[in-house]
Amino acid sequence: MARDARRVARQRASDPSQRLRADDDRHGADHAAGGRMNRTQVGIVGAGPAGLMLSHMLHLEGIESVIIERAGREHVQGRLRAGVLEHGTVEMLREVGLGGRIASVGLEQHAIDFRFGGESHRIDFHEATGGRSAWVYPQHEVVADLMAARLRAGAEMRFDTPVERIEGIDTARPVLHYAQDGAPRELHCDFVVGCDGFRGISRGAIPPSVLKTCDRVYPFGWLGILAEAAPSTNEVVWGCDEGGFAMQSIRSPSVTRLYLQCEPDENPDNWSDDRIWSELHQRLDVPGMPPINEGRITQKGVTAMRSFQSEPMQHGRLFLAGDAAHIVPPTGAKGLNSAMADVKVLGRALTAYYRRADEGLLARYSQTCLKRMWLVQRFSGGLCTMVHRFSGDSVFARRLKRADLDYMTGTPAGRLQFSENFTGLPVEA
Ligand code: RFL
Repeated sequence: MARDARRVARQRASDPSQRLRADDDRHGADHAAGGRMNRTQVGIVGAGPAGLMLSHMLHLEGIESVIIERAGREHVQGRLRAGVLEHGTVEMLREVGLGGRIASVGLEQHAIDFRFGGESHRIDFHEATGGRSAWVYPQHEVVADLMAARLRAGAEMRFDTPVERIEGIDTARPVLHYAQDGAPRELHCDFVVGCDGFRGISRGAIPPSVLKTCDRVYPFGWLGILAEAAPSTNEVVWGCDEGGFAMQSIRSPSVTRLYLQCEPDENPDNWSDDRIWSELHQRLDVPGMPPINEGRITQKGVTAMRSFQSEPMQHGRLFLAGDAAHIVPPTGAKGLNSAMADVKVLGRALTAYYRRADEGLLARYSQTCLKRMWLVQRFSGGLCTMVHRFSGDSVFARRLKRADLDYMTGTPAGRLQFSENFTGLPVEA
């Protein structure tokens, strides 16, 4: 590993303007593969936010990567998921030149309005943290910005192409195996990064004797809807009602994203529009605040909730980032943000390797990410437990949850702890 890096560092030193290439013979290989590279420095599995961001960061450092994605480009760009970005994620997007659209269409958030006991309890995280914000900027917009940047740079991205197998992660030349137009193909890499989400194949390439996983499955899900209705306030609202959790988030001045706690295997067809609006009013409206606005429901779906962590997040020359390594319940809005935090650590580590032949950051990647990630798991899992109603909750358990909510919203220490975690813990350099 060190020998490769020193050679590349020497190449760069002799001609810093030249884009880094791992081997001269790669050009020969390009032709052999019919004009498509079959060798690269960093092979990335998955074109979700983690894979696209890593590829973009590496490109800015002159490091070559190829993304291989199972789904088609339109499908990847059309997926509606996360909506809230941490302060640090927005800074990171700005640092890599992608802050423009967030500034024009993103909605800066300074507070969350928790509603319980018939009252509104606002936590102003901007004030509590001395100026940090969160941003409502949907994941599909982040993906659109990254995709556009990658296409502008002429990035090598292969869509509709599932990676079937990863080999040689214990060697200096791991290989991605995939099929294209029915023909088997190989991509030889210096490093492989699994950004292929929770159901991808990368995690399984780590030997079972090394990989430890643990998880927690929650006994409820979220029924999520998109409605053509103006948000009732310009802040995210969380309803922690005795009947179950609900949330109002913002997509645009005329579109609202709303969630309702439901059974984990709930059939969305069991929820008529009338039932949805009635439960949302019950769980979110409080006296003195404008009631939620109703509108045409354009999308309806159920999401199950789980916490999951794999340890380690690397083995040999394979690194896992984002949902491939961890899942959090959506309550804390940490999934996309944690993927970005991993990629920030990995992008710096790969840059140190190619620029300075420094392997230290790469060797510590898993350790660095896990230290932060377990704090994120603690916050996301703890908050999820606090704000939801569990069917078996005793009266005592319900009273404790209410006391947790009172402490979090009603004391400076509680507000600060929530605010630091919600706007994002620092990512270790
Ligand atoms: P992704 O986005 O799942 O992308 C993985 C990509 O890998 C591809 N893939 C493969 N490609 C090639 N070969 C294979 N064998 C492959 N197997 C899979 C897939 O097609 C896909 O394109 O993972 P990534 O990049 O790690 O990003 C993670 C985020 O998408 C995820 O954490 C968030 O969406 C989670 N999440 C939220 N996160 C937040 O930070 N804030 C939020 O407010 C928030 N809300 C949410 C959420 C997730 C939700 N759902 C649907 C799970 C709300 C919901 C409802």
